[in-house]
Amino acid sequence: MDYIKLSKEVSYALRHAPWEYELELDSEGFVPVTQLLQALNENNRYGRPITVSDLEHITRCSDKKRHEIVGDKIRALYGHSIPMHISKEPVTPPDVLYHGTTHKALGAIMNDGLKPMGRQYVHLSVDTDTAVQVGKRRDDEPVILCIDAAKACADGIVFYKGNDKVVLADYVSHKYIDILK
Ligand code: HQG
Repeated sequence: MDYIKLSKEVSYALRHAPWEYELELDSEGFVPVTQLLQALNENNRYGRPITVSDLEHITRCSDKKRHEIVGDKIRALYGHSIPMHISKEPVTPPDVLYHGTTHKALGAIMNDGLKPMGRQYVHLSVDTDTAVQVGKRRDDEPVILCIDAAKACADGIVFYKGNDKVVLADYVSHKYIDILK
């Protein structure tokens, strides 16, 4: 079983294009596991039927915790770009958060702040290693930004739970952002 391919397809379906799979997400992004399996198993794309165990495998064993199964439902924990707003649970963030980005985006971010761009939320990392990993998707030597989440929180900015490494926000003003490296 190609679990990387499966994980990517599940992310695509649950973050970006549920309608292509005839899925309707609830307000927290969940869909019934059976409906997702039915869609994934059309045309035998994986050589054998995908099972719940396969979905459990990707939620447990992928390099990042991207998906979550709760009871008979599954959702993506972050990354959504669909028009329908996915509500996330507010959390108290660690005092400092990080964001890995490109040299190209730096000027705009230091002027305009961190925006969700193509997604519903800004994605922040709880440690620098994670931020470097995120930034390296687009820049071999990513810029690592440091976010004063304690101050932002004290000012009433709301942060939301993604997974154990990812914290979400609607927007982060440049006044909370410093360049770490
Ligand atoms: C940048 C992956 C110009 C921002 C990752 C980023 C993450 C601005 C890009 C998750 C800007 C958006 C999300 C502004 C932000 N002007 N550029 N004002 N504000 N940007 O992919 O955070 O592997 O939507 O710095 O690991 O890179 O898919 O966000 O470079 O956790 O599970 O605009 O996706 O997870 O890019 O990544 P993205 P991201 P998965």
